[in-house]
Amino acid sequence: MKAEKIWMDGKMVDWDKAQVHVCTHAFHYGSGVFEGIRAYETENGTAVFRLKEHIERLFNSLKIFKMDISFSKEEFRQAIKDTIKVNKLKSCYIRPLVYRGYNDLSLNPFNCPVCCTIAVWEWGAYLGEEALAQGIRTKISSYARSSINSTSQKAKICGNYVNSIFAKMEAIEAGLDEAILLDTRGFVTEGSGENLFWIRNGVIYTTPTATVLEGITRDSIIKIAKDMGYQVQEKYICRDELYISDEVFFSGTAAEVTPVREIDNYQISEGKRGPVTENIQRKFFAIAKGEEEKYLSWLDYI
Ligand code: PPE
Repeated sequence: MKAEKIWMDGKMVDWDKAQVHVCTHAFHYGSGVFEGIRAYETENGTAVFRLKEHIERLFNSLKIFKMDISFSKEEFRQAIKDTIKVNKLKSCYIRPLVYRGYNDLSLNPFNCPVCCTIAVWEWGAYLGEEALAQGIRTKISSYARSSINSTSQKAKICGNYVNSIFAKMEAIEAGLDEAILLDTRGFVTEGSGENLFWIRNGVIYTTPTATVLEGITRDSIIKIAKDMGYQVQEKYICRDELYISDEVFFSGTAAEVTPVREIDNYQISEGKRGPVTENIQRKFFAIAKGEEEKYLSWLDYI
């Protein structure tokens, strides 16, 4: 993973020189917020997928975590495009990070400066090319999603991801690809870095957003599926409903649309990508690659 330049507080810095002090507040306490965005190669050049919505969510994260920055939404949007351009990437993953920098170490973050960075790099299929075509193997995590009064799920806070890392380590050590976390009551929430969908009798379901990140891919899929004529509903379910679903898939910027073919040793959808998942996946990629007139407003050309 490497590109040429990283944007740091308005300046393009060489990738290898984009460093911070070890006493950076966020390094110790996870006091930062970030985004994950993708840009795809289209016939008319590189386009960032739903950039406006990602910037909106970043600024909401900043508000929730009480961080002020001097850049406007428009300046941030331009900085992201500039960073892609300067790195000469046709398609890439984009990682804006706003974090509490170095001044004092203590849990009071307010004396530490707020610093902004944008890194971009080439990132192929999150869980491998085969995962997109064949589906992945998962387990219900023994770690519960952080309880609703422990943190904010609406804010994409760095420290939130320790919960996801525990779940991910457990899944990998069990020889699996990904974890599905329940909330503290036992209701299904999401993957370590993905929202979750399941399909029963032709209806597409996903979890309500109170206990999960308000995924932008999730929102896109709900809209795409409705336009394709599917019924989409939000629902709290227990793990057993996943076991008997016709199809299950993850959605996320990094994961895109990744089919799930196994949960806790239960085979889902004949152990391969299901037909509804495949339809939605195909449509999603066509839209991201600028092949669907109707959704061109979701693309921001650089
Ligand atoms: N839930 C979580 C916990 C999450 O981290 C993501 C994105 C989503 C849902 C899907 O949200 P969206 O990307 O807006 O559709 N996870 C980001 C980070 C993944 C990583 O490994 O790092 C991502 O996909 O960019």
